[in-house]
Amino acid sequence: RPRAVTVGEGLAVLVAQPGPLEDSPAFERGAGGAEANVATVLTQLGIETAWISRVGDDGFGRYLVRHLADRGVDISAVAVDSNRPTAVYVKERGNGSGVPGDMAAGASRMLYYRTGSAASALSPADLGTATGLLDGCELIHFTGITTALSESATALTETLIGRPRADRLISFDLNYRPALWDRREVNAADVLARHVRGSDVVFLGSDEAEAVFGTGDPDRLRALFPQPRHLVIKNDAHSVTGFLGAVRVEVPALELTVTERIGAGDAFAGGYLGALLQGRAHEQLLRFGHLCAAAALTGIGDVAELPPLALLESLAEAGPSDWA
Ligand code: KDG
Repeated sequence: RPRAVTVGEGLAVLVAQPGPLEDSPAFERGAGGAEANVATVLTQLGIETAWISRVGDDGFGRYLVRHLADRGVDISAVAVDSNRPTAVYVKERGNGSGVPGDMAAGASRMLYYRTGSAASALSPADLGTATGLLDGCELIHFTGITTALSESATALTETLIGRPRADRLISFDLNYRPALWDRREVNAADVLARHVRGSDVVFLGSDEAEAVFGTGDPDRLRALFPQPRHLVIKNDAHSVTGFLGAVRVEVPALELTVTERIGAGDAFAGGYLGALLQGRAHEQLLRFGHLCAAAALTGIGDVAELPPLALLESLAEAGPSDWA
Protein backbone atom coordinates (compact mmCIF):
# COMPACT_ATOMS: atom_id res chain seq x y z
CA ARG A 1 0.00 0.00 0.00
CA PRO A 2 1.50 3.41 -0.97
CA ARG A 3 2.69 5.71 1.81
CA ALA A 4 2.64 8.74 -0.47
CA VAL A 5 0.27 9.84 -3.24
CA THR A 6 0.93 12.65 -5.72
CA VAL A 7 -1.79 14.22 -7.87
CA GLY A 8 -1.19 16.10 -11.11
CA GLU A 9 -0.62 16.26 -14.82
CA GLY A 10 2.12 14.37 -16.62
CA LEU A 11 3.56 15.79 -19.82
CA ALA A 12 5.59 14.22 -22.56
CA VAL A 13 8.67 16.45 -22.91
CA LEU A 14 10.35 17.12 -26.24
CA VAL A 15 13.80 18.54 -25.51
CA ALA A 16 15.12 20.60 -28.42
CA GLN A 17 18.74 20.79 -29.37
CA PRO A 18 20.45 23.96 -28.04
CA GLY A 19 19.79 27.03 -30.16
CA PRO A 20 16.73 28.67 -31.75
CA LEU A 21 13.82 26.24 -31.83
CA GLU A 22 13.34 26.67 -35.56
CA ASP A 23 16.79 25.18 -36.10
CA SER A 24 16.35 22.06 -33.97
CA PRO A 25 16.28 19.06 -36.32
CA ALA A 26 15.54 16.54 -33.59
CA PHE A 27 14.08 16.34 -30.11
CA GLU A 28 14.88 14.05 -27.24
CA ARG A 29 11.83 12.57 -25.59
CA GLY A 30 11.46 12.78 -21.83
CA ALA A 31 8.84 12.73 -19.13
CA GLY A 32 7.70 15.69 -17.06
CA GLY A 33 4.98 16.93 -14.80
CA ALA A 34 5.88 18.18 -11.36
CA GLU A 35 3.92 15.62 -9.33
CA ALA A 36 5.06 12.73 -11.53
CA ASN A 37 8.67 13.90 -11.04
CA VAL A 38 8.21 13.96 -7.26
CA ALA A 39 6.70 10.45 -7.36
CA THR A 40 9.78 9.01 -9.09
CA VAL A 41 12.13 10.66 -6.58
CA LEU A 42 10.10 9.18 -3.72
CA THR A 43 10.17 5.65 -5.15
CA GLN A 44 13.92 5.94 -5.72
CA LEU A 45 14.22 6.78 -2.02
CA GLY A 46 12.34 3.59 -1.24
CA ILE A 47 8.94 5.17 -0.43
CA GLU A 48 5.95 3.34 -1.98
CA THR A 49 4.17 6.04 -3.99
CA ALA A 50 1.09 6.28 -6.20
CA TRP A 51 0.31 8.91 -8.84
CA ILE A 52 -3.26 10.03 -9.50
CA SER A 53 -3.75 11.52 -12.94
CA ARG A 54 -5.48 11.37 -16.31
CA VAL A 55 -3.71 10.70 -19.59
CA GLY A 56 -4.95 10.51 -23.17
CA ASP A 57 -5.43 7.22 -25.01
CA ASP A 58 -2.30 7.89 -27.06
CA GLY A 59 1.37 6.98 -27.27
CA PHE A 60 2.51 9.83 -25.04
CA GLY A 61 0.07 8.76 -22.32
CA ARG A 62 1.23 5.15 -22.56
CA TYR A 63 4.85 6.33 -22.45
CA LEU A 64 4.26 8.39 -19.27
CA VAL A 65 2.46 5.56 -17.50
CA ARG A 66 5.24 3.15 -18.46
CA HIS A 67 7.92 5.64 -17.35
CA LEU A 68 6.33 5.83 -13.89
CA ALA A 69 5.56 2.13 -13.59
CA ASP A 70 9.17 1.30 -14.55
CA ARG A 71 10.28 3.43 -11.59
CA GLY A 72 7.99 1.58 -9.22
CA VAL A 73 5.19 4.15 -9.01
CA ASP A 74 1.68 2.72 -8.45
CA ILE A 75 -0.33 3.81 -11.50
CA SER A 76 -3.55 2.00 -10.61
CA ALA A 77 -5.42 5.31 -10.22
CA VAL A 78 -4.40 6.81 -13.56
CA ALA A 79 -7.46 7.22 -15.78
CA VAL A 80 -7.24 6.98 -19.57
CA ASP A 81 -9.41 9.59 -21.28
CA SER A 82 -10.19 8.69 -24.88
CA ASN A 83 -11.59 12.14 -25.67
CA ARG A 84 -8.63 14.29 -24.70
CA PRO A 85 -4.89 14.15 -25.51
CA THR A 86 -1.93 13.77 -23.18
CA ALA A 87 -0.22 17.11 -22.58
CA VAL A 88 3.10 17.86 -24.26
CA TYR A 89 5.70 20.52 -23.67
CA VAL A 90 8.69 21.50 -25.73
CA LYS A 91 11.84 22.48 -23.86
CA GLU A 92 13.65 25.10 -25.89
CA ARG A 93 17.32 25.47 -24.89
CA GLY A 94 19.85 28.25 -25.28
CA ASN A 95 23.17 27.81 -27.03
CA GLY A 96 24.63 31.22 -26.22
CA SER A 97 25.50 31.86 -29.87
CA GLY A 98 24.20 35.43 -29.92
CA VAL A 99 22.14 34.78 -33.08
CA PRO A 100 18.59 36.21 -32.92
CA GLY A 101 16.22 33.83 -31.16
CA ASP A 102 18.96 32.07 -29.21
CA MET A 103 19.09 32.23 -25.40
CA ALA A 104 22.08 32.09 -23.08
CA ALA A 105 23.79 28.70 -22.83
CA GLY A 106 22.07 26.63 -20.15
CA ALA A 107 18.89 28.72 -20.27
CA SER A 108 15.65 27.02 -21.19
CA ARG A 109 12.06 27.94 -21.95
CA MET A 110 8.90 25.84 -21.82
CA LEU A 111 6.31 25.82 -24.59
CA TYR A 112 3.13 24.12 -23.43
CA TYR A 113 0.69 22.19 -25.60
CA ARG A 114 -1.80 21.30 -22.91
CA THR A 115 -5.05 23.24 -23.38
CA GLY A 116 -7.91 20.74 -23.18
CA SER A 117 -5.56 17.96 -22.12
CA ALA A 118 -6.74 14.78 -20.41
CA ALA A 119 -5.40 15.98 -17.04
CA SER A 120 -7.14 19.34 -17.34
CA ALA A 121 -10.32 17.31 -16.80
CA LEU A 122 -9.09 16.14 -13.37
CA SER A 123 -11.94 16.67 -10.91
CA PRO A 124 -13.04 15.55 -7.44
CA ALA A 125 -14.51 12.44 -9.14
CA ASP A 126 -10.94 11.19 -9.70
CA LEU A 127 -10.50 11.06 -5.94
CA GLY A 128 -13.51 8.78 -5.65
CA THR A 129 -11.83 6.06 -7.66
CA ALA A 130 -8.66 6.46 -5.56
CA THR A 131 -10.30 6.43 -2.13
CA GLY A 132 -8.43 3.31 -1.06
CA LEU A 133 -5.07 4.88 -1.92
CA LEU A 134 -5.83 8.19 -0.26
CA ASP A 135 -7.31 6.83 2.94
CA GLY A 136 -4.35 4.61 3.64
CA CYS A 137 -1.50 7.00 2.84
CA GLU A 138 0.62 9.25 5.06
CA LEU A 139 1.25 12.08 2.63
CA ILE A 140 -0.53 13.66 -0.34
CA HIS A 141 1.53 15.97 -2.54
CA PHE A 142 0.47 18.26 -5.37
CA THR A 143 1.47 21.65 -6.71
CA GLY A 144 -0.01 24.92 -7.87
CA ILE A 145 0.15 23.50 -11.39
CA THR A 146 -2.61 20.98 -10.61
CA THR A 147 -4.64 23.78 -9.02
CA ALA A 148 -4.14 26.00 -12.08
CA LEU A 149 -5.17 23.42 -14.71
CA SER A 150 -8.93 24.11 -14.75
CA GLU A 151 -11.91 24.88 -12.57
CA SER A 152 -12.54 21.19 -11.98
CA ALA A 153 -8.89 20.65 -11.03
CA THR A 154 -9.09 23.53 -8.52
CA ALA A 155 -12.18 21.82 -7.08
CA LEU A 156 -10.11 18.66 -6.71
CA THR A 157 -7.22 20.34 -4.87
CA GLU A 158 -9.62 22.27 -2.64
CA THR A 159 -11.30 18.96 -1.79
CA LEU A 160 -7.89 17.56 -0.84
CA ILE A 161 -7.03 20.38 1.54
CA GLY A 162 -10.55 20.29 2.97
CA ARG A 163 -10.62 16.53 3.67
CA PRO A 164 -10.36 15.30 7.24
CA ARG A 165 -6.65 14.88 7.79
CA ALA A 166 -6.15 12.24 10.51
CA ASP A 167 -2.35 11.79 10.55
CA ARG A 168 -2.03 12.42 6.82
CA LEU A 169 0.10 15.35 5.67
CA ILE A 170 -0.78 17.58 2.75
CA SER A 171 2.25 18.85 0.85
CA PHE A 172 1.98 21.76 -1.57
CA ASP A 173 4.60 23.26 -3.87
CA LEU A 174 3.63 26.68 -5.21
CA ASN A 175 4.98 26.03 -8.74
CA TYR A 176 3.52 29.26 -10.08
CA ARG A 177 2.84 28.99 -13.81
CA PRO A 178 1.48 32.34 -15.09
CA ALA A 179 0.75 30.80 -18.53
CA LEU A 180 -1.87 28.59 -16.89
CA TRP A 181 -3.36 31.21 -14.59
CA ASP A 182 -3.67 33.75 -17.43
CA ARG A 183 -6.40 31.54 -18.92
CA ARG A 184 -8.37 31.40 -15.67
CA GLU A 185 -10.86 33.87 -14.32
CA VAL A 186 -9.89 33.49 -10.68
CA ASN A 187 -7.23 35.45 -8.81
CA ALA A 188 -4.16 33.20 -8.66
CA ALA A 189 -2.79 34.78 -5.48
CA ASP A 190 -6.04 34.18 -3.56
CA VAL A 191 -6.36 30.56 -4.67
CA LEU A 192 -2.67 29.81 -4.04
CA ALA A 193 -2.66 31.50 -0.61
CA ARG A 194 -5.62 29.32 0.40
CA HIS A 195 -3.65 26.24 -0.57
CA VAL A 196 -0.52 27.39 1.28
CA ARG A 197 -2.55 28.02 4.43
CA GLY A 198 -4.37 24.71 4.12
CA SER A 199 -1.25 22.53 3.79
CA ASP A 200 1.18 21.02 6.28
CA VAL A 201 4.34 21.11 4.15
CA VAL A 202 4.84 24.01 1.72
CA PHE A 203 7.60 24.71 -0.79
CA LEU A 204 8.01 28.24 -2.18
CA GLY A 205 10.63 29.60 -4.57
CA SER A 206 11.60 33.11 -3.44
CA ASP A 207 11.21 34.51 -6.97
CA GLU A 208 7.75 33.00 -7.51
CA ALA A 209 6.67 33.96 -3.98
CA GLU A 210 7.72 37.52 -4.80
CA ALA A 211 5.62 37.41 -7.99
CA VAL A 212 2.52 35.98 -6.30
CA PHE A 213 2.63 37.24 -2.72
CA GLY A 214 4.80 40.35 -3.09
CA THR A 215 7.78 39.08 -1.08
CA GLY A 216 10.45 36.43 -1.42
CA ASP A 217 11.95 37.11 2.02
CA PRO A 218 11.77 33.96 4.18
CA ASP A 219 10.91 35.74 7.44
CA ARG A 220 8.22 37.86 5.85
CA LEU A 221 6.78 34.77 4.17
CA ARG A 222 6.73 32.96 7.52
CA ALA A 223 4.88 35.92 9.06
CA LEU A 224 2.40 35.81 6.17
CA PHE A 225 1.99 32.02 6.38
CA PRO A 226 2.33 30.82 9.98
CA GLN A 227 -0.04 27.88 9.36
CA PRO A 228 2.01 25.17 7.61
CA ARG A 229 4.22 23.35 10.11
CA HIS A 230 6.89 22.92 7.43
CA LEU A 231 7.56 26.02 5.32
CA VAL A 232 10.47 25.73 2.91
CA ILE A 233 11.73 28.73 0.94
CA LYS A 234 14.22 28.22 -1.87
CA ASN A 235 16.38 31.36 -2.09
CA ASP A 236 17.24 31.37 -5.79
CA ALA A 237 20.02 28.85 -6.35
CA HIS A 238 21.99 29.75 -3.21
CA SER A 239 20.30 28.26 -0.18
CA VAL A 240 17.07 27.03 1.30
CA THR A 241 15.46 28.30 4.48
CA GLY A 242 13.31 25.77 6.30
CA PHE A 243 10.89 26.55 9.09
CA LEU A 244 9.61 23.71 11.23
CA GLY A 245 7.21 25.31 13.65
CA ALA A 246 9.25 28.14 15.15
CA VAL A 247 12.64 26.60 14.29
CA ARG A 248 14.48 28.17 11.35
CA VAL A 249 17.35 26.47 9.53
CA GLU A 250 19.23 27.62 6.43
CA VAL A 251 21.24 25.19 4.33
CA PRO A 252 23.40 26.30 1.36
CA ALA A 253 22.95 24.57 -1.98
CA LEU A 254 25.64 22.41 -3.58
CA GLU A 255 28.10 24.19 -5.80
CA LEU A 256 27.86 22.49 -9.17
CA THR A 257 27.82 23.15 -12.87
CA VAL A 258 24.17 23.39 -13.81
CA THR A 259 23.17 21.69 -17.05
CA GLU A 260 19.50 22.66 -16.94
CA ARG A 261 17.24 23.74 -14.06
CA ILE A 262 13.73 22.50 -14.92
CA GLY A 263 12.74 19.69 -12.55
CA ALA A 264 15.17 20.68 -9.76
CA GLY A 265 12.39 22.03 -7.55
CA ASP A 266 10.47 18.75 -7.85
CA ALA A 267 13.58 16.75 -7.00
CA PHE A 268 14.12 18.99 -3.96
CA ALA A 269 10.54 18.40 -2.81
CA GLY A 270 10.87 14.65 -3.39
CA GLY A 271 14.10 14.52 -1.37
CA TYR A 272 12.63 16.55 1.49
CA LEU A 273 9.41 14.53 1.63
CA GLY A 274 11.17 11.18 1.30
CA ALA A 275 13.48 12.08 4.19
CA LEU A 276 10.47 13.29 6.20
CA LEU A 277 8.69 9.96 5.71
CA GLN A 278 11.91 8.21 6.73
CA GLY A 279 11.74 10.08 10.04
CA ARG A 280 14.94 12.10 9.58
CA ALA A 281 15.79 15.29 11.51
CA HIS A 282 14.84 18.74 10.17
CA GLU A 283 18.21 19.80 8.74
CA GLN A 284 18.57 16.39 7.05
CA LEU A 285 15.32 17.04 5.16
CA LEU A 286 16.85 20.13 3.59
CA ARG A 287 20.10 18.33 2.84
CA PHE A 288 18.25 15.46 1.14
CA GLY A 289 16.33 18.07 -0.85
CA HIS A 290 19.53 19.70 -2.09
CA LEU A 291 21.19 16.38 -2.94
CA CYS A 292 18.20 15.20 -4.98
CA ALA A 293 17.95 18.59 -6.69
CA ALA A 294 21.60 18.23 -7.72
CA ALA A 295 20.68 15.06 -9.62
CA ALA A 296 18.10 17.01 -11.65
CA LEU A 297 20.37 20.04 -12.20
CA THR A 298 23.06 17.96 -13.84
CA GLY A 299 20.88 16.49 -16.63
CA ILE A 300 18.87 18.01 -19.51
CA GLY A 301 15.69 16.16 -18.58
CA ASP A 302 13.20 17.04 -15.81
CA VAL A 303 13.63 13.72 -14.07
CA ALA A 304 16.23 13.16 -11.36
CA GLU A 305 18.06 9.84 -11.56
CA LEU A 306 19.40 9.54 -8.02
CA PRO A 307 22.65 7.98 -6.84
CA PRO A 308 22.27 5.01 -4.46
CA LEU A 309 20.53 5.77 -1.15
CA ALA A 310 23.63 4.86 0.87
CA LEU A 311 25.64 7.55 -0.94
CA LEU A 312 22.89 10.14 -0.40
CA GLU A 313 22.79 9.21 3.27
CA SER A 314 26.52 9.65 3.77
CA LEU A 315 26.53 12.97 1.87
CA ALA A 316 23.55 14.21 3.89
CA GLU A 317 25.29 13.15 7.07
CA ALA A 318 28.54 14.91 6.04
CA GLY A 319 26.75 18.19 5.24
CA PRO A 320 27.39 21.22 3.05
CA SER A 321 30.95 21.90 4.17
CA ASP A 322 31.99 18.57 2.61
CA TRP A 323 29.85 18.86 -0.52
CA ALA A 324 32.34 20.92 -2.52
O1 KDG B 1 8.89 21.42 -12.28
C1 KDG B 1 9.07 20.86 -13.56
C2 KDG B 1 7.79 20.97 -14.27
O2 KDG B 1 7.52 22.32 -14.48
C3 KDG B 1 7.79 20.27 -15.59
O3 KDG B 1 8.11 18.90 -15.45
C4 KDG B 1 6.52 20.44 -16.36
O4 KDG B 1 4.84 20.07 -14.74
C5 KDG B 1 5.34 20.80 -15.55
C6 KDG B 1 4.73 22.11 -15.75
O5 KDG B 1 3.53 22.15 -15.81
O6 KDG B 1 5.42 23.10 -15.84
